[in-house]
Amino acid sequence: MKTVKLEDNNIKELLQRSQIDADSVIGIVTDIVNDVKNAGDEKIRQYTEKFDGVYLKDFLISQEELKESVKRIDKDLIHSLKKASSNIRKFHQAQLPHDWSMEVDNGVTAGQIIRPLERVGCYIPGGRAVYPSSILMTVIPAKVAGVNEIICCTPPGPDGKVEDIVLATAYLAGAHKVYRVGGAQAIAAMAYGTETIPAVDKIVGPGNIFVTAAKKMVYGQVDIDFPAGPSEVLIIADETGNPDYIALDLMAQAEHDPQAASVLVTTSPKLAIAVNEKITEELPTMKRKEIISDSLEENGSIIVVSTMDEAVSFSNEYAPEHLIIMTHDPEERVKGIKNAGSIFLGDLTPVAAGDYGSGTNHVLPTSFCARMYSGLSTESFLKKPTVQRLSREGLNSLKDVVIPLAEYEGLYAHAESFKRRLDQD
Ligand code: HSO
Ligand code: ZN
Repeated sequence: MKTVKLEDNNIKELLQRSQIDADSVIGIVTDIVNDVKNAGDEKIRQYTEKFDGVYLKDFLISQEELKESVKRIDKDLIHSLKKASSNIRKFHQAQLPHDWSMEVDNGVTAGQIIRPLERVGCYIPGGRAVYPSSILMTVIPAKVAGVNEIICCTPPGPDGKVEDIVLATAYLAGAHKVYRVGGAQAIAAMAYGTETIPAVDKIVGPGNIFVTAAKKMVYGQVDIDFPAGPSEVLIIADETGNPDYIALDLMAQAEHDPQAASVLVTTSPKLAIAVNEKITEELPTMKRKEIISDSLEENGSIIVVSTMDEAVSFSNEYAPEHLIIMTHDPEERVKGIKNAGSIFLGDLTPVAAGDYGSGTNHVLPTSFCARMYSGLSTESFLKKPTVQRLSREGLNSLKDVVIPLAEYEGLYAHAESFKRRLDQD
């Protein structure tokens, strides 16, 4: 893994993520989205045959089938899924905001109320990235928010089937419906609705480049979470960092994808050497050593800085999806952090804890998006209408605000709607 000292002339290159170019598929995705929008189910059948290699008449998987699939999953795995679900539920319940109201001015009461989205769609990728944990991370927060109908779309295999683990996890998480439809055609169906797939208010969940391009395209028709990119971790460590743990956290992120980015930023040149040695030693024993090695070679780096402030400032510019702080004072350091999807403190807190079991969400912003997005949360599935009521006193409090401003803007009916009420005093 390359080790470099942070300089003015290499910072730009070190901040760079591997670019997946969603623009390269925009032409085909536009066709798919428009076709499904205009011709519904029949186009889905055609695209499913073309991309997944199977012609399906029906897409909906019945609740019975979902329930049955649970019986075919290993008991220990069900236990792990249930425990993970319970922690994810607990954490996301704590994220539920509350209604509130206040007296803004004399006689002017204003506040907000919390309401769930009516219907949401969770995309579940197939193939290499079938992660049951991601099903929990998308469905459970929607459930906790009180969404009335949660549907899932996932691509079928060439035999037309969806893996039992996907169906079982969706069932345990509380999804209402699962459809055997994947790719851009699934996103279009959930955005515009077809004869069998209902239009949703928001689409969430990771997906490949076609799914991401389609989500960007339908944004506005529906809400989306954020564009998904390859996974990332940035570790800030001082001389107390444990090289063994750091090497494993870097490799854990790298095993997701050759495009995944794993970065260590440290004030200790000694630690940099030790981590590199550990990786060289352990890599050959890793099950996914090819992916890890490609990822670390292409998109990994160990960066040596002079001060902790420099490390924190680099991390803020990088805006990592996952940030681990392995210093002697992680709670102190976190105070300087501005941009990160999810933060892991101390040497006993691997990213894997948040990926699976601590309850926090693992659908997180990548590729600089942590500058402006938070990860998926209960709030992602809620709206907050504002509510207000004025008394006679309230009308009086606001008359010298509303009437002059409305008249200045040339909106005399606005002004009049206020005056009329005052006149009735
Ligand atoms: N680290 C991934 C999520 C994941 N890890 C799923 C394991 N399974 C992106 O945040
Ligand atoms: Zn992971």
